Amino acid sequence: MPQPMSKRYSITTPIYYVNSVPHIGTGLTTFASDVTKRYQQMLGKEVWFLTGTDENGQKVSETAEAAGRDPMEFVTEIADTFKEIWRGMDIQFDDFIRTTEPRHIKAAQAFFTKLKENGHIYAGKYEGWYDVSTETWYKEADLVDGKSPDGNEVRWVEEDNWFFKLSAFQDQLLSHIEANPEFILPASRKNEVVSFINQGLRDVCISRSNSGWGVPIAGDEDKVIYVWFDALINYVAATGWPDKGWEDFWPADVQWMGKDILTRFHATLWPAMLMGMDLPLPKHLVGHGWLLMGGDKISKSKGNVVAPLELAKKYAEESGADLPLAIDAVRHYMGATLPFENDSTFTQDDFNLRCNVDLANDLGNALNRSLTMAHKFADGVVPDAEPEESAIKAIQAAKAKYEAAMSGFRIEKAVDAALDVPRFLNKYVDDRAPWALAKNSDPALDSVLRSMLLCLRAAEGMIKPVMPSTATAIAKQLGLDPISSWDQIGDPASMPSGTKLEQPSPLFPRLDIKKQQQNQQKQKKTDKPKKEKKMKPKFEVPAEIEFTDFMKVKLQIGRVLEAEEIEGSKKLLKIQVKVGDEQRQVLAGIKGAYEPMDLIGRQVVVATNLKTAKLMGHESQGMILAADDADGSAILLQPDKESPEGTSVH
Ligand code: ME8
Repeated sequence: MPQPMSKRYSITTPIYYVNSVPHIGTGLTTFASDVTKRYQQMLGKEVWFLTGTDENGQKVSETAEAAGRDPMEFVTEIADTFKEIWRGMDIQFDDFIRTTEPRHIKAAQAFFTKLKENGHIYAGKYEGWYDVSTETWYKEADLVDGKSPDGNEVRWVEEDNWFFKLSAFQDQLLSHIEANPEFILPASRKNEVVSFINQGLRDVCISRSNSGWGVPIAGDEDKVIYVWFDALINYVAATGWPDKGWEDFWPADVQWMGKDILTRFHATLWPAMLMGMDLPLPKHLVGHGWLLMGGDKISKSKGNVVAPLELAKKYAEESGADLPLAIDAVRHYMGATLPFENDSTFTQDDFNLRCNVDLANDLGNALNRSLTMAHKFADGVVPDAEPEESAIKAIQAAKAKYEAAMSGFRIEKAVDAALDVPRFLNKYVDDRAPWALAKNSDPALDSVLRSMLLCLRAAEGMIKPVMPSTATAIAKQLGLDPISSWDQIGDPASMPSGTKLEQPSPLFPRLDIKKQQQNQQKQKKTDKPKKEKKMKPKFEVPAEIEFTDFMKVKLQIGRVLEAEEIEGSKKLLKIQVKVGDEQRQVLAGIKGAYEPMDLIGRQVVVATNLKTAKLMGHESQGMILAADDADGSAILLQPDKESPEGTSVH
């Protein structure tokens, strides 16, 4: 028997103008909505996520005409592109409404008629300025140097029109905002809305003369509904209103948007329209900041758009990551830098850095090290032991931080909370040193390994709303189905003893940022052999040296944290070593003799006061000591027993 419907957790994005295709700016709001959806689903909610396109604007028909295109064909093409790009970005919208669809036209007309019947619409004459690019009315006093406050061209309009009595809702709006402190977020923008309302609301002109494009007003077909009035109605039109069943989808739990359309439209006009219709108000309106580039808002009109899928493809090509994971990298970037109160600035360098630091280093290392050690010390099977208290606590703390962040729609804070887990895990591995426990046959080893794997499992669950493909890939390496519910995170049962683990395989290969900046070219090929030859300078070793000369070399115990191959080099490995409190990058000519994975966790002897050298374009801050075996390959020197990193060697 079908279950009775229940009210969904409803999420909306603005409906986007179809005068340009999606970019990383419009992507931001859509992505924020998608993360909200996925998180709420993990909490067990049934979610409805609506997005769509705003197609009835004067600007749209003018753009189509300028392109010599049939407007309907033109808007359909762009609406399809929106859907395709959102799907490409792994956005799981449940409904996509277009304001040229019959269901929207029917609802918009019914809404207008009902609001008029309720006495909130009257006929009048409009005289004023109109900004076609943002479809906004302005009075003379609003203009700055003859243009809109945003610097757009305006045109004079004189028409008999319909007006909505917005001014009548001033007090009701203010008391709703006051009684519901979380209605408008962030709080700083709520204050802007309150002062905007306090300046006095004017009635709004809600019709335009019908030039053949738009939603005609029932009973007055010479006019179409003003596009903003029409567009806002999409949110209830998509619920099926006025037909039965709309209550399952409305009111929205959260309506996401950029700050540009919060004050005048979503936080003033829209709730007043709903009040006039006796319809419930959305629970939260979130107006996030802008993504800027070179100081300007990213927008089609500024010509500075970055296409999200192109960004992902470029990263996939340059790093070698699989495309679905590269798409997750873009999603991660959007989440981590999501401008809530302030604006944030997109730069390619910042994006690259986030991929390297957050994904390749923090997350990637945690995954590689944990799985490598589980294979090395537990035959690749999750040990039968209780996880340690410190790991459970760290997971619970990160989880609580994530939940608090998401309850205030702070996606950037939630992303940070999720990364707390791999960050903790990397430190935990350094501190608990499983290699030492294994060496000393310490019974704590199994608990430490189980704790590491439980942290990985928790990280998989916590990154899932932002990086769904990555979560699936991690779950696969853990030999399990992906985490589906939020409760599972941190529960030892989510990482059962006896689970057979896969071999680790890196998800986010590190980008060579310097190489990218140098634009790859530069006689790299000719430099390579020369530089590699410099590895072992041929010089005469003197028969005798002074003791004081020998003492000039600072030798210390270090621990290998990471090791990787260097593209194009036959001999070198790039190794990150912990010496005392610092981490150094050292290049060592030991490729072939050692697998990078086998080096992780091993103690080595490092010469730490050699001048920094550059080999194959990579810095080397020291030298790892090794003996030459008979065939010339390396045999690493290692202390006879574990010693604290940084211990000096004589
Ligand atoms: O305003 N940074 O549509 P629109 C952050 N059709 N967010 C950005 C952004 C940027 N650089 N650029 C765009 C409209 N956005 C109307 C909405 S709703 C009933 C009607 C996002 O295509 C942000 O969410 O101009 C902004 O509010 C929205 O795109 C504007 O999209």
